Amino acid sequence: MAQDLSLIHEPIGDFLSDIDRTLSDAVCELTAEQIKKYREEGFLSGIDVLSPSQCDQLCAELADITLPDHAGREYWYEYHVNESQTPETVLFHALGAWRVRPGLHDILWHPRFNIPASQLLEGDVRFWHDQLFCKPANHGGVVAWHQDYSYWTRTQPMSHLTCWIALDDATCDNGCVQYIPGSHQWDLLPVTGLAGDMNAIREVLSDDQWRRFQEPVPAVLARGQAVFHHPLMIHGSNANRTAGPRRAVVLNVIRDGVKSASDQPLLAGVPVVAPGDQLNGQFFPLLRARES
Ligand SMILES: O=C(O)CCC(=O)C(=O)O
Repeated sequence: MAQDLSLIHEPIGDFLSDIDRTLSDAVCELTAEQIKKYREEGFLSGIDVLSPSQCDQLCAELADITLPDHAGREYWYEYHVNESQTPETVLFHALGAWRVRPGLHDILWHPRFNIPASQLLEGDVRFWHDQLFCKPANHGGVVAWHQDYSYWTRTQPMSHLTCWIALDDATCDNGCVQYIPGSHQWDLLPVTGLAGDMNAIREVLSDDQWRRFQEPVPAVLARGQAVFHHPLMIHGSNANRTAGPRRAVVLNVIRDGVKSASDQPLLAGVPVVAPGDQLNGQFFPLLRARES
């Protein structure tokens, strides 16, 4: 049986280079202007996180874990070969990769991710879960417009952050993530679906809100770059119309102190965290203490 890497709360392999491990805070920190932009617009794009060789390692791990009989397959919280359920619109989507492969585990401790995260969260960074979103070449799979926190109300307060990291250059043609700037100041909306109808959210928006969708802003990224976004930020992505895949790893984190608001498992197969208790322990490691 493969080892469950969630038992190990430090980097385990050589994914992080010696240089990565000793990067000073100053090298990784966001500027005051970048933080202001995130607060005003709800997202911050173009942050350098991974080297080309780190992207190669994650893509190799990804190829391996999409094989049907891969080792560690019992550890996924969710695993959808095609979340859209229509063969013409494939969207691979899985949660729990950090338990399954060393690079996808060690990326959580990358200072170029967790130092900016601590600045944007204004506190210590605790892991919530990861996600893989992959669109094959020439396929119509979309990620419908949504707010992440619509899926996370079982954890409170809302002190969450998403970091989306490109494993391929992310372009308008291959379905990069698009944002509606300022929508992080709108109210929490209900879940209207993640795959399938891109515009399903329309039914829960006012006409004024819907008008804003005429001018979405694409997060065009080079391979290895990241975009951070707020838990209420409305975002989605179009089909991949290119001859290459569009792959991404997404890290979802919380400010230390976020609590369970549910008497059900917060993630499939994870022991219940009693309502009112803080997330911690095996499945929710502390990734960055601000003063460390
Ligand atoms: O990868 C995508 O296209 C969408 C990702 C997403 O919805 C997210 O990171 O919250």
